Amino acid sequence: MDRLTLPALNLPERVEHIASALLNPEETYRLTDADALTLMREAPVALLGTLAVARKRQVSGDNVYYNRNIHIEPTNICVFKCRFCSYRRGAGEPDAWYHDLDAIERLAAQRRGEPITEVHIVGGVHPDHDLAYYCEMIRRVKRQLPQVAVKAYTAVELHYMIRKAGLSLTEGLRRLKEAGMEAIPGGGAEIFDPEIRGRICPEKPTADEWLATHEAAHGLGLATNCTILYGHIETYEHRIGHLSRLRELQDRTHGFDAFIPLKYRNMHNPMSAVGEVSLPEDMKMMALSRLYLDNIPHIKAYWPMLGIGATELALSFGADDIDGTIDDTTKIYSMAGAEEQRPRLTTERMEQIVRAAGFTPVERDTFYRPVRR
Ligand code: V47
Ligand code: SF4
Repeated sequence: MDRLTLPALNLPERVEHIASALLNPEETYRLTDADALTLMREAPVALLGTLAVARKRQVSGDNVYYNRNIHIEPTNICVFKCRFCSYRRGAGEPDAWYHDLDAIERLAAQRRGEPITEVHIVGGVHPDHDLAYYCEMIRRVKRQLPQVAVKAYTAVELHYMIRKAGLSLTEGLRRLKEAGMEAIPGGGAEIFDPEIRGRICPEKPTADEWLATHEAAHGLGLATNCTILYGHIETYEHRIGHLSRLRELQDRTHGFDAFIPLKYRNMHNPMSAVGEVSLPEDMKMMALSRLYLDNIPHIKAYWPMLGIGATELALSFGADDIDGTIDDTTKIYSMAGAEEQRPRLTTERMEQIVRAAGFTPVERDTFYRPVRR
């Protein structure tokens, strides 16, 4: 059979031009914002998958990463009222929960002896706590599980607790690092465009504040992730503008390890009427993330949010990480209607998912170092 060439695919001219630049083995082509928009509007989904996997292979070869982790969600009581959030409650509402420091330490103690390498701590922005409380929470988790890396608090929680303490971002983060925080999750970024941000999460720190928090963390050598919340009232232009700001910061700091495109799930929140985007749209977003963010090494398909089938498919659209075993310790997505109501996967099942997509599973730690057992 003749070799398949791009002209044989009969693509729109601009798409063919961008695809051949991306596939050129002589140089790494950086997508412009206009290229990204053309690909999202005009490229066949399957072509985006092919391009994204080719790029993924340059970065992480055959490897697809997973880790053994649990989440601790200290509370769903939150001072903010993001309109997409199915999880937050006001203090005193019937299904609000709150674990005090002793309870959190007990949750960690229950995991002693298990082979987990990471504890991910994220929750609502509680009105009553201060920086010292959050430092103490990390110390207590580390006391019970000294071998794990604590990846804790979104930039939204961090910004709130550090400003409340009257400290600079760098000084506040330095205190948390001293307490044992080693990495920061990517949440709270949502959509950077001020108009859309103002409509879906008006009280949250601004895009500049979110980015400044991560920049300060990178300055202290903390590993951080970044996210987008897509598939609600934003346009492709808003998504690309968001990615552009992340790519620009990463060019300066090289501090982001992974990007996680978070699909808006619409159950039980004030934005439910917006609906959810389709599976092909999720895959386009995954591929765009891989292709546009050429300076962020890992693109994560977060299975509790996408579901297991879509996570396997995402590996054919440029993802190289499927996150962790979780062990039924997060409620953010199940409360928003995700299929996985008791999110938990064994490492065997994670490895099966990766092999079924044609890749090699690699257990990693928080810093993407392979874990050898
Ligand atoms: O910031 C809340 C999102 C985020 C909904 O860094 C929703 O490894 C969709 O940051 N539909 C928090 N998304 C979760 C998060 C995260 C998750 C997994 C891995 C990592 C990492 C970070 O959850 C929030 C918000 O963007 N979220 N409600 C919803 N209805
Ligand atoms: Fe609070 Fe986070 Fe929910 Fe916003 S997304 S209301 S900050 S818990």
